[in-house]
Amino acid sequence: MVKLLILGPPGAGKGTQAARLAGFYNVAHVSTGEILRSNVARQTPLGIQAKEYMNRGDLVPDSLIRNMIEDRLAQPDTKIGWILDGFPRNINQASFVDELLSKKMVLKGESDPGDGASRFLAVNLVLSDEVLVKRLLARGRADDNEETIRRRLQVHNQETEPLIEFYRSRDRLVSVEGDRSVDAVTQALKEAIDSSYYVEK
Ligand code: B4P
Repeated sequence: MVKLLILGPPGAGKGTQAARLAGFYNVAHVSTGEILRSNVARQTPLGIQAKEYMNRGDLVPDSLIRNMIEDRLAQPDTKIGWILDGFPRNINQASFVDELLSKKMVLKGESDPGDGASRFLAVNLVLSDEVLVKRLLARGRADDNEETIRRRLQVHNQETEPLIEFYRSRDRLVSVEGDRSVDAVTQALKEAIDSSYYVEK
């Protein structure tokens, strides 16, 4: 059963790769960015609060993300495995992943294999800022203007980069070069996933 966290800077291709891998492994694709954008479009209370942060290139507050992801992971399609795309994005959110997974295991009556969480793998897509800025300007989403992109990169370096060490120190991290064709990145990700101890076979 595949359980995967996809890390990487804005524009790294997390959404692109998560959609492909979710199709291939037949698991749920959970994108916090997509859920937020859908809430913004529907002008829900969450969307109204999240919009200003997203437009600035800041992370949406953890308290909002926490409820949102808990609700999403409680849906039945996630029972067969999941790919979390764009979550966690800081250490606080990473602790929440552990908390959620331990809670699910307790509910299912399973014992914990050791370090506070069931098997899952974190993959990190690696790209230079130059390539990222070029890709995002070409995509042209509402939050893809030069000023917001610079802010998102800065937020990524300050808040999300520490997750690389967090998962590396737990031996759960695989880094994959993201500056190559979409197919080549997918292939490299599949190889990393299929050979990992942290993916239940
Ligand atoms: P996200 O929706 O997660 O988006 P992203 O990081 O900008 O993009 P992604 O890496 O998914 O790139 P994509 O595949 O689209 O976040 C948006 C905002 O939501 C955040 O800034 C934040 O405000 C908020 N948010 C989301 N999650 C949050 C959380 N957990 N906590 C707090 N706030 C949160 O690819 C980018 C482009 O490159 C596309 O045009 C694609 O076609 C192209 N591309 C992809 N792979 C390519 C390749 N190999 N070669 C060439 N082009 C490629």
